[in-house]
Amino acid sequence: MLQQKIEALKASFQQSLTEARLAEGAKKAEALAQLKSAFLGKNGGFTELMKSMKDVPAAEKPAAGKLLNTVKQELEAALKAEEEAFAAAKRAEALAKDKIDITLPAKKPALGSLHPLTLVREKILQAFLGLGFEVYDGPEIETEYHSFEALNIPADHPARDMQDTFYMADGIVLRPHTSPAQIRAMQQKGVPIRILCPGRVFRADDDATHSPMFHQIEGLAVEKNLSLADLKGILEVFAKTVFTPDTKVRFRPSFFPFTEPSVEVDVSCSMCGGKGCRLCKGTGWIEILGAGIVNRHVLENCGVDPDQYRGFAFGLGVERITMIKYGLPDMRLLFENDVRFLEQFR
Ligand code: FA5
Repeated sequence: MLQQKIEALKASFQQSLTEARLAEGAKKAEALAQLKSAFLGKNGGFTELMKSMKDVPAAEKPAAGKLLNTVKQELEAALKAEEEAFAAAKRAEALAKDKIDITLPAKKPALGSLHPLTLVREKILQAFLGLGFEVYDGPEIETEYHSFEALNIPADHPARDMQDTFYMADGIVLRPHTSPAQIRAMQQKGVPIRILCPGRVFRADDDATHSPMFHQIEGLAVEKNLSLADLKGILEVFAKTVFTPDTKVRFRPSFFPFTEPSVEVDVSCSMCGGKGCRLCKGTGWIEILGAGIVNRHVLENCGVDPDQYRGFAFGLGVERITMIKYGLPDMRLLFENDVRFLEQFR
């Protein structure tokens, strides 16, 4: 009687196993779990048969018990084999999906690059360092005296309006140009002197070609007999290094309180070569900096005898030169730091 029940359970198990084998993926996992609980679990068919052992006559108990155990082990082994085959198939499938195609091009690591303002500043410094200039650093928070008075701009002089300055405390400003470095350098180092002062400057300006913070590079050379011709020669070397080797330089008369005479310096347009285009507004020339022969009063303010020494000074805007060099339409591109823009300078 029990024997028949065992055989029937075995047959039913095998049929369910065959069905489970045909299922796929999550359905197969579910079918195998159900099979396990229905036949071998706590309330499964086998447990029921075990319970019914108590009704088997004592003489038959050993044989029946043995059969029950043998079949149970058989079914457990069959189920385990099926579970393992299923797990192996799942692993193989995952590995096949994850396969690395070593023939694909490798991902390039994202490399940084120097900011265009840094590139241009370095290029400018390089041009002048080759001519015997050394770098001198001045403070960004400056006295009104160094920013104006010592540079021959008295408190009520209209030239102060040229630079709309940020006033901090009494007598203290954010420097509106790098020219105060001329004063500090001459007072500290004396003459003869050849210095360049690169750095940040600040003005109450804000539009597509004017920024409240920008960078200038100041140049100063004071020796026994320097003239405008020396200034022109040096600026030509600079312009050819920073723009193209055929760049020309011209002077136009101008005014700065700290230089006399003063000039605005133009370079021939690097985009059209001087023929006239959008960049140079049809003139063939682009203004790049202010310069001149150091005013006698400035030398006197630094304890230098203007009858013995003469020098020239110039001040350029790094953003402006960068815009001209790369044909940029808006200065703000240089401060927004959009990676798509910066990447183009790699
Ligand atoms: C000066 O600042 C003088 N100190 C330059 C100088 C030095 C003349 C030594 C003579 C001797 P200016 O205000 O023109 O000059 O400014 C110089 C350059 O700074 C300009 O040509 C321009 O390129 C740049 N610049 C001026 N204002 C701004 C601004 N708001 N944003 C960006 N660049 C500016």
